[in-house]
Amino acid sequence: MDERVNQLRFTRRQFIRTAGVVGAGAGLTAACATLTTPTPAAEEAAVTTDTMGMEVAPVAQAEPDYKTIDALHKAKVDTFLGNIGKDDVFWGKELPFTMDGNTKVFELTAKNVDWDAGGGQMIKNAYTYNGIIPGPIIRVTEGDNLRVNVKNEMKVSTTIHWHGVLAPNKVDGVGYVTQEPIIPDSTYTYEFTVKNPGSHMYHSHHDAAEQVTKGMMAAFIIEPKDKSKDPAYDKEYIMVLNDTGIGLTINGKGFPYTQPLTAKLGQKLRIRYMNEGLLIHPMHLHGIPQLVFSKDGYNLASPYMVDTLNIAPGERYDVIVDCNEPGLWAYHCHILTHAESAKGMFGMVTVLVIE
Ligand SMILES: [Cu+2]
Repeated sequence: MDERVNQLRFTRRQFIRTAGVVGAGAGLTAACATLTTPTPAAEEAAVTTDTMGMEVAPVAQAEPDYKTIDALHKAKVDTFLGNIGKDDVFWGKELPFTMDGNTKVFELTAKNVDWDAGGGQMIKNAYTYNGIIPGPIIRVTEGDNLRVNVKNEMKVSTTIHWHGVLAPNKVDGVGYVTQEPIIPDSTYTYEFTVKNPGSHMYHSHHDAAEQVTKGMMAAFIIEPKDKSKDPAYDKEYIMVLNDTGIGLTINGKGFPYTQPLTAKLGQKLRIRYMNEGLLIHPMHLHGIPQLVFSKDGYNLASPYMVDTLNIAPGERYDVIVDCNEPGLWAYHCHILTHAESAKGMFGMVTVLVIE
C-alpha cells in the first residue's frame, strides 16, 4: 500500500469523525456507510463511492505526486492490455439445451463459489448459476417452448424471475407470491413459451439484493422469428452491469480484468446493455456514437443517436455501433467514481478496439 493511499484513508477517517459531530453530517455518514458495503472487490468502489460525498476535498488537498499517480495509471492499462484474450468466459457462455419433443430443456444449478472479480479480488461465497458470473446465456427463439430445471446446491433458498419475459403468472418466480422458494437440495422446474423477442434477463427474486448483486444474474435473449425487424449487425456483445455485492463490474469483472470489444473497420456491433446493479450507469463510448434501437426488448419507433446512454437498474438497451474509426476507444461508465481513481482506471471500464 503506497503512502498516498494511506494518507487518503487517514484524511477520510478524520472527516468521518468530524462529520459525526454535526447532526446533519451524521446522517450522511450513515448513508455512506450503507453504500460502501465492504466487500474485497468493492475496496476501490468504497473509496470512490465516498467521493459522491466528500472524498474529493482530501484528494485536492493531498500533495500531488504525479509520478506515482501516472505509474499506477499505466500499470492498470498495461495489465488490461496483457490480459486481452485470457478470459474466455467474459463475453458469456451460452447454456446448452436438450430437446424433449418440441420443448427445449435447460439445466441450471444454483451454487456458491468463490468468484474472482479481477486480479485475485475474491468474493467469498458468491451466488452463481452454474458457477459463473453472469450466469450462462439462455438464448431461444420467439415461440419456443422452454423447460428450465433449477437445482439448488446452496445453503439458502432461491427463486428465478424471468425479467422482461412475458410468461404465465405461475412461473413469475417470486417467493410466496407465485411459488414456494426453492429450498436447499431441491430442484424446481419452470415451463413456459416465450413470446416477446429482445434482450431480457433472469435473476434471483429471493433475498435479491444479496443474491443478485453477488452474482445470480444473467442474460435471457429471445431472438425474433423475423430477424429483419432488427437492424443488421456483424457481431454481438452483452454487457451485464453490476455495482454492489461483487463491486463495480462489467460481466462480473472490474477493469483492468475486463476484456475489450473488438471489431474490424466497417463492422457493425450490436451491444446489449443490462443493468443488474442497484445504481444507474451512463455508459459512454469514445469516438463513435451509439444508435439506440431497443429499450427493454421493445424496438423503438424512432431509434436515436447518443454518445452516453444512461442505464437504470432493471433496464436493457440495445444499440448499434458503426465501427468506422480505427483505434482504441475508451468505453466506460461516466459516473467517474465508477471508473477512475488516483490509483488509475478501475471498475466499469473497457475498450473498443477497431482494426
Ligand atoms: Cu456507473
